[in-house]
Amino acid sequence: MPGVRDCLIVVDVQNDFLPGGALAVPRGDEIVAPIGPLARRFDDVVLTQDWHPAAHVSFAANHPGRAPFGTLDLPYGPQVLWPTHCVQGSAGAALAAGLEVPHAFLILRKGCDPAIDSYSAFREADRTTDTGLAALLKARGIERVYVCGLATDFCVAWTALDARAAGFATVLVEDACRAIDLDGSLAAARAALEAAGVTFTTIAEVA
Ligand code: VGL
Ligand code: ZN
Repeated sequence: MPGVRDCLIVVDVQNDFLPGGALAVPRGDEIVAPIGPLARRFDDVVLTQDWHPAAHVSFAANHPGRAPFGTLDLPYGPQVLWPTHCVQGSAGAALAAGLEVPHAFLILRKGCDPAIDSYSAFREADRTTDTGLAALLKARGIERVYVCGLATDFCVAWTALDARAAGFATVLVEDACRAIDLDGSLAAARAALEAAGVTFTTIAEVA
C-alpha cells in the first residue's frame, strides 16, 4: 500500500500515443481510465508530457531522406527517428481526455530542447542534462517511485531506470503500461529493468 514516501509517475499519456495519434502505441487507450483510480492511491503524483519543438532532432521529417523508425547517429549516441509527435501546444501533445489525475502536483514537460531527446523524466538522452526531478522528489521525502504510462519500452523504461540510478526503489505497474515494441525493444527494456533491480507489480496489487 503506497504511503507518504511513495510517488507515482504517469508517463506521457498523451493523444499522440493513443490509437489514431501520430505515434500510436497499440492498445495505449486501454490504460487511460484505469490510471485514475490507481493514481488516487498516491498522495504524490507526477505527470510527464512529451513536449517537442517542431524542429526537434528526433523527428524523421527534420532529416531529409530519412524515414521514421530508422536510427541516426547524434553526438550523444544513436537516436531513433520518430514520426512528428507531441509538438508543443498541439492537440496531439495534450494529455488524454480521460486521464483523471486532478491531484497531480507536477506536470513535467520533457524533450523541449530541439537538439536532445528525453525519454526519461529524470535525465535527457545525452545522459547528462538533469531535469531536476530526482532532487525535487528527494526534497519532498520520496523514497520509492512507481511508474506507469506510455510507452513501456521507451519513456517508461528509461524513467524507471533513471529512478533506480538516482537511488529510488522503483516499481513498474505493468498493466498500467503499453509498449511500442520496435525491433525487440520490449524484451530489451524488460531485461534492463530486471538487471537494474526494478520490480514489477499490477494495478490490483497496489491496493
Ligand atoms: C516516446 C518515442 C518518442 C514515449 C516519446 O513516450 O515512449 N517514445 N517520444
Ligand atoms: Zn518524443
